[in-house]
Amino acid sequence: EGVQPQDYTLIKMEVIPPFPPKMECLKGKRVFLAAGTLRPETMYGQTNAWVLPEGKYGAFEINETDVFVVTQRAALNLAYQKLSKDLEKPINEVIYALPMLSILMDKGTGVVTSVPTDSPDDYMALNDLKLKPALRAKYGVEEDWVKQCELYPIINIPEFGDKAAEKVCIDLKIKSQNDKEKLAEAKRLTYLKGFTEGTMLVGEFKGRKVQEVKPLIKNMLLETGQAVMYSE
Ligand code: A2H
Repeated sequence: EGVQPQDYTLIKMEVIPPFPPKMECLKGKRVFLAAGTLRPETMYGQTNAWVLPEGKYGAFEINETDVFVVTQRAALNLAYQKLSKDLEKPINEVIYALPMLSILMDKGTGVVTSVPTDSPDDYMALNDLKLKPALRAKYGVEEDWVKQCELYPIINIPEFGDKAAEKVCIDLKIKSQNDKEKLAEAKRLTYLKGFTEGTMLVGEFKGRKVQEVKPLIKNMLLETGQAVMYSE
């Protein structure tokens, strides 16, 4: 654990019934995957969510009607944190939860939102699923679920264009989501520049600097009930 607390924005993604057998007891509740992100301003480009296939997640009641699917560790942390005023409007696009093999179960909620235009990890994990039928078969992922995850440009970075993660992954010749060293370099290259030099291409703050609008977008997600804060 770091010394500085890490403040995550938890993006609420409602699970659409019918629920799998293990979750049948939750019928009638609103169930959300809650993904921890440091980049709430990238939510316009979300294509899917990520979970660890072998990871142990729980479903935790956060109030009378709502249930969060997260790690037990995050649920315990959340229990000690006052959840901000609740939450009427979930994000309503339909997306799939897909397997990502590099998820850490002791960071955030263990659920990650996927923005393949701006996150090298997300881009490579999606690329692996697109290119590798055996990987899809292993985790029961249908090709259609992956095909519908089209890259949707949301931020321009002068040096890297409108799909920074894709460009950097190609430039560095990254082979897969397991290419840890090169991915660390790709993240280093894109993360800071996205924040300091990025401009929004979409949404209500189109044309403005990422740095300026990040807190505004975060507040909007909180006020509309699409997100809650979480720190660890
Ligand atoms: B970020 P830090 Cl567009 N395991 O969100 C692995 N990765 C996790 C995780 C976990 N349990 N929980 C969160 N994360 C990811 C967006 C994003 C992120 C973009 C670009 C960069 C980026 C969309 N994915 O992070 O080690 C989440 O991905 C680059 C650092 O706590 C979260 O923000 O700094 C980020 O890692 C938190 O990483």
